[in-house]
Amino acid sequence: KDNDRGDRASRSSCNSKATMIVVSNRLPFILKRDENGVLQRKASAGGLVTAVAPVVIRGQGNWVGWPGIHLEDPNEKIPESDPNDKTPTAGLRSEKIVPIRAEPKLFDSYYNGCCNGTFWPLFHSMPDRATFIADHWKAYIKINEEFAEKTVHALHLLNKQKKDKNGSPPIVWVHDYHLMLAANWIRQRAEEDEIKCKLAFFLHIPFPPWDIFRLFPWSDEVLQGILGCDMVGFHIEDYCLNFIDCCQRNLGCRVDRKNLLVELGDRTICVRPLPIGVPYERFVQLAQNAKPVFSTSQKVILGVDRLDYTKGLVHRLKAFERLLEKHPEHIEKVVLLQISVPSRTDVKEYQDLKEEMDQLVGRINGRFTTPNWSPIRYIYGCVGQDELAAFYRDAAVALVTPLRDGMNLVAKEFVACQINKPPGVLIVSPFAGAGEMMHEALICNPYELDDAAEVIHRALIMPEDERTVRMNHLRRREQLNDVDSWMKAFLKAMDSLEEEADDLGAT
Ligand code: ADQ
Repeated sequence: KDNDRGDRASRSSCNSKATMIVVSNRLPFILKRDENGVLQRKASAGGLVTAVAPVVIRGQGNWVGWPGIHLEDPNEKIPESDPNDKTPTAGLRSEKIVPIRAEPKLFDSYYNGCCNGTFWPLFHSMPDRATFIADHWKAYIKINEEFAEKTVHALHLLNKQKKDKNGSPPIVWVHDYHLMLAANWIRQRAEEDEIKCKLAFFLHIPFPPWDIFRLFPWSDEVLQGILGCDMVGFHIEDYCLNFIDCCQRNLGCRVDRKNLLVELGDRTICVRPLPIGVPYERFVQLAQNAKPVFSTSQKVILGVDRLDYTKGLVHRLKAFERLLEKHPEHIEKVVLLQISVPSRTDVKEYQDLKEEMDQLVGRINGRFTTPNWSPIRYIYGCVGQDELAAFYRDAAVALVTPLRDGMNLVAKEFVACQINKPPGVLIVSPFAGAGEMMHEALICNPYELDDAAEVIHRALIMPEDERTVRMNHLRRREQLNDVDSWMKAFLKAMDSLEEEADDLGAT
């Protein structure tokens, strides 16, 4: 089944000339001012950007997003990329960038309030952490309107420039939980202005079950916003089915669970599992070239995450502590290296989590440290891609144990970098999208500390041949289903929309 997706993607007639407008909360680079106040682009090396940007550039499309800085002067131009910039977004000309210029207070209510204060915890099935505040929701509506307006403007420009009026219409691809209302407005305005386009939405985080989703007071509006699209993508089928369930129960839509279709009015919306991958070959190359980083004979258990409560970091440290209690033979033999990149640092919950982690690391180290050894090494910061690849390559075990996670790219990056023989072991939580498909990893429920400790123990003592067999399977799957194959699968799904829509009519 896994191979099937990879093969289908590479055989696909994937319309790589498609004109695409990507709409995402952030632009694919950050704008910063230098010491003279001149705007500069800071490139992003993320896998998604690497796969999507070339398609946007090839089709001379646009990217709509917030530039990471408040631009006061409405006429201030986005700079071109640095001539030495070799990243995939370098070819994205400034005239093709559509920046969102929002008033900072309003943007804060939208971003920190509604996106990160409400949707992030709720969609990760942690409703107790979610706040439901009408003003935040109003800000969310306003900012989504702004994104929609800018996108429609870009569509108008593309329409004017288009030489072949009968060619395939541009694809508008809206990303993630920040922009769940935009698509519907884009559709309505495009229809009024008689501009053709195909609309898609992709959610990078889980879509929760109905019983959680309906806690959101304006849940109908969210569904209607997403259903403005022709195609809605999620990482895995479970999220597709949750979404379909919500459409049926909230809005009374006719649905087809087998073919993953939803009917709203006279339109049929395709829902598709599109599991994202990583730039596999790039990570292999990085791993081949990176210098060794560990000067220790101890086995390294590695954790790499944004410092976020969904990633299960507190549970992970406690499970490691339990391992040292239950299996003291690992004392002085293993080290837990946890790398946590600072995230959403102006939000109180994230500041509290940092505090809790600092204390826990201190307590566990205080309890077990010997004159020659400390059990936990904790890096609070971002590490470069070369160093990261070396960590992944040389670790004996990777602990990817989120409490809930849309997919989780760290699990896949680790696997790509496992070029050493014999390889290491991946431990993954069943509550991450990655846990659904990386069958040869050891599965560990992060909530059950005793079991988690046992799984880590098992990984540490796993025979070489078992490690090799498991890792070979994992690597082959990730190589086939890398981020380019995801991009192709998306374009293929957009290509075949019409056929799929006919299916519901026939059932
Ligand atoms: P995230 O929640 O950000 O993404 P994840 O998929 O793990 O989570 O991606 C994190 C990325 O940041 C990885 O590429 C990793 O290499 C990098 N990273 C993490 N810590 C780092 C550090 N300390 N230094 C340097 N780099 C670090 C959201 C969803 C996920 C989904 C992705 C993609 O929450 O579930 O997999 O989008 O759709």
